[in-house]
Amino acid sequence: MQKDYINLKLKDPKNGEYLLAVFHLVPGKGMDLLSAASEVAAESSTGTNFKVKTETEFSRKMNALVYKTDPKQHLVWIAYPWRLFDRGGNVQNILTYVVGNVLGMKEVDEIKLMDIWFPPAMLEQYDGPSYTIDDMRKYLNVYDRPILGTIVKPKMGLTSAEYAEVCYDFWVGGGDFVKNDEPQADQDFSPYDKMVHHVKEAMDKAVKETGHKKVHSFNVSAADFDTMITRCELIKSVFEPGSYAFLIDGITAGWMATQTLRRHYPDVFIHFHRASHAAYTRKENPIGFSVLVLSKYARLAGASGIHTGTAGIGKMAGTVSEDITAAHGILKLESEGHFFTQNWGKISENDEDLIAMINEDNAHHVILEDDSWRGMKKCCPIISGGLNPTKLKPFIDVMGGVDFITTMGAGCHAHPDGTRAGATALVQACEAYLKGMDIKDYAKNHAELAKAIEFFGK
Ligand code: CAP
Ligand code: MG
Ligand code: MG
Repeated sequence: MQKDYINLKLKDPKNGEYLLAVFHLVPGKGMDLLSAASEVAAESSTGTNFKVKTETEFSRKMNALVYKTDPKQHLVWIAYPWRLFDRGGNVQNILTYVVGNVLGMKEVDEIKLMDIWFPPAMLEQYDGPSYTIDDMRKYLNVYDRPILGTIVKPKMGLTSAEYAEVCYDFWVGGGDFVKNDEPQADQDFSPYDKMVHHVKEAMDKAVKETGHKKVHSFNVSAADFDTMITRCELIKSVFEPGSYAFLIDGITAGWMATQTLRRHYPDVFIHFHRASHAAYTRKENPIGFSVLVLSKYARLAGASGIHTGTAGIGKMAGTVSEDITAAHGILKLESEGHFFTQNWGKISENDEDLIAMINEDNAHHVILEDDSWRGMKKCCPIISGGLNPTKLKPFIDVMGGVDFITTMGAGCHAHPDGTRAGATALVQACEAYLKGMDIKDYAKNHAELAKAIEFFGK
């Protein structure tokens, strides 16, 4: 038991000094919960497996502290002095502590970070999103409904020209948003620069024919940062602002890539794809972190949107409590987590003068156009994975809102009449929702939707 890392009488853990964390923790053989938790707090802050002679009065102030346990539910609460973390808003550094070595310690059989809470003073230090779904809505002139998207399929193997044709078909079918699939990069049969130029031609054609703006999310994940930036600069030189997003495989390419994009391109939608997240988040996996934790860190890092799952409605494992809690957790200024209510405002509750100023709306006269100082902007849920037009309303019903991007791959390109009809069927399913009509009734005079229901409903 590492006593220096326990304080069950910690006064006011929410005093602003600590990042708070709740772990589901099953102790290793022969250990009780509190001892195992103290080992985790030590290893994930200043300590190791023995008390060292080199400790100082100050270093002890940086100890993480176990401040609550619930042995019945195998839960422990740990407070991390956030001065522990690398200054300048580095998210990767926090994760290296709280879900770093501790995942491999013998003292635990199971350890999963279920929820985290950031104090307002800490939020000040982190970028948060810059270009958000609200900006994308303005560019697309799409409000009060989900942004309707697709992923080009087959996942890989099309030439750049064939790829662009699929984009064109989706956009003229009425879709708003196309993304590269998460492995799309610079393959010899679809060289990156040719893909970019062909997509531009397709977009120009589709915009002209439909009279609507379109967006393409390009995967800029690469072997190194220079190549990533080169790809970003190529896209930026070809496309008008607002018409492109940068997709990053945030888990495999890493948090530094995500934050580099956010800092270099504050006027671009940063699309966090979470391929391989299930190694940490899948509920059958007792070691890792929750979808909520992943999503909250993505917002802290400044992703404009992150995939948060279809709550089991699509093809991926997921639950309402996991995926919808995560989706709301990153959209709202104040949201209920699994254990914490997170306010993303950067104003501490006891800052009465500032709060009074806002309430009297004096602040707005001064900074009407940009009140990002007030709180961390929204990060939007990107809802994807085994969806098709028949699943749009079921998902909106569990989500309880339409403020998200949805991307349907097979759910569009497997349509019996192809991509264009698949896109139209998705648009029609959305129209039916907005009119409050059952899609089967709406399909009576919307052929593409009727075919989609017949095909995907099987
Ligand atoms: C979906 C997808 C996405 C997954 C990622 C795929 O294609 O393109 O990467 O949605 O999962 O490759 O499977 P389909 P999540 O629409 O054809 O299923 O969103 O849960 O991170
Ligand atoms: Mg994919
Ligand atoms: Mg003040």
